[in-house]
Amino acid sequence: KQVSLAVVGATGMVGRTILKVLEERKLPIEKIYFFSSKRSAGTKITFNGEEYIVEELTEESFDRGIDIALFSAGGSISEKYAPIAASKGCVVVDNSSFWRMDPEVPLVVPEVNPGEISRHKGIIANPNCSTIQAVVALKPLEDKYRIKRIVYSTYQAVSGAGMAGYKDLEEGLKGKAPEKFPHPIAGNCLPHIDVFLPDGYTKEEKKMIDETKKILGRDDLKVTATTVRVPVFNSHSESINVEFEKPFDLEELKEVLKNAPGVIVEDDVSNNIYPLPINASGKDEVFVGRIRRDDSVESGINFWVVADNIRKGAATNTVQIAEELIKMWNEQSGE
Ligand code: A2P
Ligand code: 11C
Repeated sequence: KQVSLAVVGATGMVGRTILKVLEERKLPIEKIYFFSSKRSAGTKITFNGEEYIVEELTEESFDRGIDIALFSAGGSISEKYAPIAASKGCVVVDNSSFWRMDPEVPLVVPEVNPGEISRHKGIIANPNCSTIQAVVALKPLEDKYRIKRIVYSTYQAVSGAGMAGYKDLEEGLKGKAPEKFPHPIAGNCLPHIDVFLPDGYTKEEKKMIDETKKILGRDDLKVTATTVRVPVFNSHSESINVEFEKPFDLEELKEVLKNAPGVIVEDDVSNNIYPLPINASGKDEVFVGRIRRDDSVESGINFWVVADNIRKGAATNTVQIAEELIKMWNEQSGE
């Protein structure tokens, strides 16, 4: 099937990368439309060698038989416009956090829970970038050793905060005061991503905790997190401590990770080889290293997980969901 596709937030950090990924992965696109706010409407975008004009998003934008809309324009836009698009028969793949925890909305990472896609009612949610890379690495371990508890500590790049976050580091390195972040990010670490909640956690930490349980289908899982913004332009790093129900052999566990879909193991400390954000940037895989036993518990490991937060953490995962959706439609129609 050739699809008619829309990108909402096409001028943003994630939106622009979605265009690149759509071109690279050669989706069967018949027609494509690009939307932004009034500010960028009129901007020219080149896609597959052709020039397109970005349109302002309005309530009428989806009145033209669009099959799939990839949304990446923030929570309030998704809150308002995703149901409008869905009511017109369009399937929304939403990058914002707004619909993720709605029980009616599948929250999908194609390597982990692709089967969830089929129960969509017009909206499919793309998880938070820091959750996506974690669950890609955790899923094969969950299947083999069953997870008891997870402790996340993250080192997140400024690109996660969009164009404005990126600019704060770029300009901050030249001595300019920050505009997006509450403190300078150049030469600093901010234990503060998204807003603070009444219990003292940040919303980013809460997202990681709740989304991990939903994606792994484990309400009972014990998960905790500390999320930190670091002066890195792109790609999130995470130190993950996991405790398992079952015992494991470390070499076998490394093999399980090496064979997992979407995972590349980079773990040769004798040669200083471990995942690095500058190497992960521009790639679609999740890089895993520093895999070692945690001797403080019966059965547990510490490891280091790095991925391009704009690609696998957002754009690539969104496009992969669209691919799965098209595959499902083709199977249903016997094509
Ligand atoms: P615009 O370029 O018009 O501001 P980022 O987080 O990287 O800055 O990207 C945000 C994306 O969401 C941009 O494409 C931005 O468009 C888009 N956006 C922001 N507000 C709206 C809105 N009210 N309607 C549609 N798109 C919006
Ligand atoms: C960050 N993880 O790095 C955030 C960005 O819920 O989609 C993504 C926010 C989200 O700042």
